Amino acid sequence: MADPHSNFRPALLVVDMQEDFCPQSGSLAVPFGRTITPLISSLLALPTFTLKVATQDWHPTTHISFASNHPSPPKRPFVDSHTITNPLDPSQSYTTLLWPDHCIQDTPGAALIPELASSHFDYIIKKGTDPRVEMYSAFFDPFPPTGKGERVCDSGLANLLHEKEVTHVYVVGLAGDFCVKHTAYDAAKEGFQTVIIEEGTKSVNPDVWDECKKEMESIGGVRVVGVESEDVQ
Ligand code: VGL
Ligand code: ZN
Repeated sequence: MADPHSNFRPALLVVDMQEDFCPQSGSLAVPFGRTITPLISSLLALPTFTLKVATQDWHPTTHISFASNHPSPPKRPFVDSHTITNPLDPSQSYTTLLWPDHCIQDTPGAALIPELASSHFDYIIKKGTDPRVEMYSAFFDPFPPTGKGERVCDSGLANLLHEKEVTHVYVVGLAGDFCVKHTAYDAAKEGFQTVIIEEGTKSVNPDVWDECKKEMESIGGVRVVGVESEDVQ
């Protein structure tokens, strides 16, 4: 007999709840980043989710997104941008902000915060491991696949969610205006019904969140809902 619930197999994606993104000590602390922890813990305690996945930003010291790796002329983290060229196709490039050193592999700053430690999750996906590209999305680097379908980076998250026959992806975590947004975009592109639970995220720049929401809903096919909303499916 067909599983009557097979059209609703929701995954919870908890993005980058790591020490370096959390006040007070994180090198790239997102304002109020730690305050979303109780809500995320409540979501993790629900029986609702078919799959619970955490992601970790996981950079080598040589990562292209660190201002410290662009010394001459010196660049300011959070302020200066830089242009990243597609290693597979030099005709493609994009411009994004530079950051302080953060989430360096195997350092305390890269650890998941203890309130949401690894035992809560079925899988932990690491991203941002290739020093040559920025990777805000937990799925892929930002460049489109080549004609042969090759990508610079694929975390394996898309395959995992498809394999588990996930239908809906609920996204929470840090930061709303970077990794949560780009992860939600890619989830929607992969064909999942994608919802960001608004109280479950905080942004590096809270002033841009309303704009991000509009953009995600109009272009990205992503829904942003409050936790009290009855419209979460
Ligand atoms: C992030 C900036 C740099 C994020 C990661 O998790 O939103 N932001 N690396
Ligand atoms: Zn990063």
